[in-house]
Amino acid sequence: MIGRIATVIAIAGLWGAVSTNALASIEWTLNYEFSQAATPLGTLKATLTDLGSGQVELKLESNLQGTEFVQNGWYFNVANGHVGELNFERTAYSGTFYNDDGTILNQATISKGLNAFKADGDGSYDIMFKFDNDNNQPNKRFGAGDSVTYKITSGYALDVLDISDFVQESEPKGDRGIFYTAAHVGGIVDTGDGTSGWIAVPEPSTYIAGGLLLIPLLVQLRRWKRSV
Ligand SMILES: [Ca+2]
Ligand SMILES: [Ca+2]
Ligand SMILES: [Ca+2]
Repeated sequence: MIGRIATVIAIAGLWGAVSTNALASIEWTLNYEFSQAATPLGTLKATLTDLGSGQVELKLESNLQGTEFVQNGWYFNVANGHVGELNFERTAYSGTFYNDDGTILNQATISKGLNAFKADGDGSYDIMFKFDNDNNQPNKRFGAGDSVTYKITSGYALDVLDISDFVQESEPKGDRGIFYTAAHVGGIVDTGDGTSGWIAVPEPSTYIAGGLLLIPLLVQLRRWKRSV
């Protein structure tokens, strides 16, 4: 019993330390095609960094190749209370791309809604980043060499926003797995322009700066918390 109490205290301490640690980050590489299309030659990378004091940085990075681009959006999840309360401020970018109607340079159109955005054949997500996908304007697309970074804050009063709030599974729909993030890629090089598919992270590869594999533990702890 004492051992169990000690464990709970240790876990509580760990939880507190990690959820307030300003140095934590998570890196997700999307390279797993789950909609039965051709696998893109390139990949996408999302990096979440905890800036502390309820501020989270999200960097969206395209390592796609050739004609490949983010076509119908890049999706994320967040803890329910934060969904409608998030604010996004662009802090950096590279390359050239436009928002979804092709009118604003080097920006994404960002939409929020509880489980409002459905990936093809799979789950529903809470946040959608959408870029221009005009077939006649390839230079406007979010493709090879493009990146954009946002500072995210939340108006939700009952919880401090941190990166663990984004380690949320998509709402199940269909049978092709549950993911933390997914994106629709068009112009897949393998079969030429015009072919598209959905990619996600095969096994969520997460880490805390400093090399500790804590996020899977945090997810497990949340499950335990919920089941208590
Ligand atoms: Ca571009
Ligand atoms: Ca959700
Ligand atoms: Ca939180």
